[in-house]
Amino acid sequence: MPILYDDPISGNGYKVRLLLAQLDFSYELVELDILNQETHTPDFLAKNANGKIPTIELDDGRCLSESNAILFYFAQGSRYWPGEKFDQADVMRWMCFEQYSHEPYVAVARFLHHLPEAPDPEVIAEKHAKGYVALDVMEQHLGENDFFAAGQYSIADIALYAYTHVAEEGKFDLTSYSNISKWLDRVSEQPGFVPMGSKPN
Ligand SMILES: N[C@@H](CCC(=O)N[C@@H](CS)C(=O)NCC(=O)O)C(=O)O
Repeated sequence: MPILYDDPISGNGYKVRLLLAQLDFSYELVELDILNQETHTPDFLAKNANGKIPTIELDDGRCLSESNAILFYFAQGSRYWPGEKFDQADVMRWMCFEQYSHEPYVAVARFLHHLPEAPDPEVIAEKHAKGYVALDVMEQHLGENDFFAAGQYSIADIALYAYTHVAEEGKFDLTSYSNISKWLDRVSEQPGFVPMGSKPN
């Protein structure tokens, strides 16, 4: 059975847990404490030299890291990965957007607020400024589309849901983002949806 290395605080890890739950896929969960440097032991670095979760160890011993690559690996051939070439590229487009324009601001602001020491206000202001730009892009797109790509719920939605639904923990105010709020509800109504922090069956 594949082994998922993860920390329950991680939205990147939650993406993988959510997809595997929706696929009804069995896996073993090993929780590591990233704040305690548990992803920097020699054993873990042999699985992912970048020292980050989520990382999944497959039955044949190969390891795969990077949340969106793991989503792609498991989604192929399922309802969460569209069949048409443009649609597939559009899913990738939103997953790249998530990693470059969203996660470094929306997720990192949340992470900084989870640390024991108070975050630097200047750093938070920069994360908020850039994070709101990403949220504006999402809000506009969701004004005309129920989901991010291919006219259907896909791993693009999973990738973007993970940190958007907890953006308020990073002190983002989503009250004026009505399209995002409705989309968050649509995602949480998908079959097999599980909340953040849920464990495998
Ligand atoms: N781009 C990576 C980011 C992974 C990442 O930043 N993981 C964090 C937790 S969310 C981590 O393991 N941090 C521990 C560390 O860097 O020491 C992905 O999408 O999986």
